[in-house]
Amino acid sequence: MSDERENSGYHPEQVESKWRERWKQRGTNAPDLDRPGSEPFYNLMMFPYPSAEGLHVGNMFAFTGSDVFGRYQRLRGKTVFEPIGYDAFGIHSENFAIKMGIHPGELIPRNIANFRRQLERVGGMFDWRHTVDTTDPSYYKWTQWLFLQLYKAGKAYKKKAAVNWCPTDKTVLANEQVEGGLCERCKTPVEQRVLEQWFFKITDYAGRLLDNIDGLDWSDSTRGAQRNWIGRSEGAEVDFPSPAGTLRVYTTRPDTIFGATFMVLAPEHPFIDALTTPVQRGAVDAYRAEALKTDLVARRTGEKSKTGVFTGGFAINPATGTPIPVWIADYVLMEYGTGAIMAVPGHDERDFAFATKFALPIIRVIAAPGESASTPLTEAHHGHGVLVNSGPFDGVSTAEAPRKVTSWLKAKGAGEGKTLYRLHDWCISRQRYWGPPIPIIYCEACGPQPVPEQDLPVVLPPIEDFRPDDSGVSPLARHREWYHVACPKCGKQGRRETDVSDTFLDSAWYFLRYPSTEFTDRPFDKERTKRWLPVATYIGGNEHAVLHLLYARFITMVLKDLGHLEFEEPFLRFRAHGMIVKDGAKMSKSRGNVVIPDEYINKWGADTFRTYLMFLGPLGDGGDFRDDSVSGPRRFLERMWLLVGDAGDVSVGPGVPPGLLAKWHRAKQRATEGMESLRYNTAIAALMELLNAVKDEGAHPRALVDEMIVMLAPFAPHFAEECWERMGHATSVFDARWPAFDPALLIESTVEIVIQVNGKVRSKLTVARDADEATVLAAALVDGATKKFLAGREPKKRIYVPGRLVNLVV
Ligand code: ANZ
Ligand code: ZN
Repeated sequence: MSDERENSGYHPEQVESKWRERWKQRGTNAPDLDRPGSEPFYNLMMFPYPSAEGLHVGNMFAFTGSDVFGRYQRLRGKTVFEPIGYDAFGIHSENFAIKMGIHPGELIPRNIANFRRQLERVGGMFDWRHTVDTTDPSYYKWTQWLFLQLYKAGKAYKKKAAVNWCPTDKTVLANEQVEGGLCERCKTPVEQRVLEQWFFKITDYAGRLLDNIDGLDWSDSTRGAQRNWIGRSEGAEVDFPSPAGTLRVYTTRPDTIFGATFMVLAPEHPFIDALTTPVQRGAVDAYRAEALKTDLVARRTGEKSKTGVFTGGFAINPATGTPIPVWIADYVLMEYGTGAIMAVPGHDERDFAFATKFALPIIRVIAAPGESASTPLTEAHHGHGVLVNSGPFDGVSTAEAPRKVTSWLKAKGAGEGKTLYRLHDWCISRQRYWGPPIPIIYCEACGPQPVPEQDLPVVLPPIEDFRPDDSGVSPLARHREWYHVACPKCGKQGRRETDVSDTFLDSAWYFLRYPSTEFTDRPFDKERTKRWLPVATYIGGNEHAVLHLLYARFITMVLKDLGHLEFEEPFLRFRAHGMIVKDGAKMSKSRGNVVIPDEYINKWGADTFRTYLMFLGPLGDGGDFRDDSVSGPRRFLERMWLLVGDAGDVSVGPGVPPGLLAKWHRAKQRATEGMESLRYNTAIAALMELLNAVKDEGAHPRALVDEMIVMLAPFAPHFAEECWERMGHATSVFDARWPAFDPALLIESTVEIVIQVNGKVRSKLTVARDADEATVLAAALVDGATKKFLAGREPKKRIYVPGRLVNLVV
């Protein structure tokens, strides 16, 4: 440790424990949520999943980044509500419990206790009266209530669906949980299974979810990710008559219909049996069996080489009237559009590859300038141009053709315009143990019945063997007493739904619960919600750009439509934070480079650690953690500590040195801009420079020191409180106000001029910034040091570089 540190008398452990205690006593971080006249600011950060390892440095970075913003808003006079909680249900926790051989009901509370301890040490402005734990029955009672609201509104339904199945985790995975054909968690190749699943009709909201994005103040990367995920596609549905019935396809290019030389159905398409000829039957059946084994995600990426089989059947192209062969291939997906396509090999790459491989005809129907109907195609051509080989549409430009062809088809009764979305309904059931049971009861006589709301929560029963098995049925089915239950309608024996809901449902509404945690008879209080929501600023990771953030928007929209909320967008402002790497590399246990925050906090104190993390770079960029650079911010705090001691002794003189005044105001300006734009690193740098300027000038005006403490407070809250107290203030530094800067003082009124004699620097002179040449030269000639070097000689040449230097040549 440096001498400087020992000498300064700053002992973070003492300061930090003192202020943690003080904050609790004074209720510093527990604002009155109902106080009239205050300006509420709901500062939200993504709540953690409490792992056994505890908070990692990435969590710390994210929480601190959000906490700094909350503290800043508070210094701006807002009443800031900053809650935190635990997203503790789900497969993550459950898998870990399985690995450890400890029941999650025992393991998770332990992890939560550890998280709480760590979160308190970090120094966040958390309002501990308003925390949520998604595994607590008092919380998931309302998660189940939410399910019932969607169910009663017809937005929750059950259907058999081909789903991604992880044979290792023995669970269904959402598409988003499959990466490159592998389970995101355990990296096992994913299979397809057909199971009965619960879905939420998020697709009903696709258009609204998409349109609203334009009005959101969110990071562009996040908005882009949501737009892509929802994926609006404008096109048409077109009917192709076939012996099995009318084959309907979806196309974004109805204008290419004259070039549709064959059709392709998804291997799951219901017409296949009827279309398949006896000769082709064997090949078709074998292909379908094989396709079922490939996971849906691999099929969707479309990079693999094209495979497929001819059914032997034909359908009529409604534009040309010609019969075209019908094939099946796994690059056509059953869940998108109609599960059938018209293949236009001349203008679609996938179709081109397929036609080339299976020697199917390729016709050009678009010609770019310089091309004609007979220019050969060596690859799919998807540029603009005019239609060719297209009967009545020859010569029509591709700009107008889709619309014209669609109305022509419509007039013939062969199709209509159609908007599609990539988005799928949200599969919310999980055949697992560690989640809120879905509140449905099945009765032989009455069918599925919702659990009456007054019977909520349906408590997750403690069962010894919570492990999933290969049956695809939740372990809850093994708990007989729980499983058998009276039908709420007829009273005869029924059975409970044994699936639990997806963790993403828990986190899709937690921000609604936070302000209302004390109300046990409602999920969120009307008045509280009206006052505190929507969330003012949400900061979190971009890995949740499409899932969590989309689900939360959807749930909010549904609740608005059902009359429970008055707004439909939950997060007015969202900012994605970056990631922390260690010495340039991603942190991972296998590399052994995971930074455990506790060690650093023990060594340096939470305030130094926070300041260091925020100094790494703009919050949106993340940063590179290097052990050797933590000492810089620590030294800064030490020097600040000493400055406070000095300021205590010095009574304020009338004159702040003019040079310092401008630096002071400029620092305030930069710090303010840095806070607003989440470029905290520049705010900290401004304070460091100001400290240097104060030292250079040897002047420590009290007002300046006070303001520096306030500006440092969001980063080093315990430290700032202590300094504030040492400056003689009796209240919390967080009751102070963020200092204003005076734009008129930003420009320094004086400049320093270097004086050279025969090209050598001999003296310095401070003059008014707007002083003219004659004044500066006159001042130079009477300057004591300069006179000495002139030694009575009259300069032959006098050179003046405005604002910079004077050179006197003798
Ligand atoms: C004919 C055509 C010609 C097409 C052309 C494209 C280019 P997006 O934009 O993603 O919506 N398609 C339709 N349903 C499909 C399914 N279930 N599985 C795989 N592909 C499917 O893509 C829509 C286009 O993807 C549709 O337009 C269709 O091919 C194909 F020059 O029809 B197109
Ligand atoms: Zn019944």
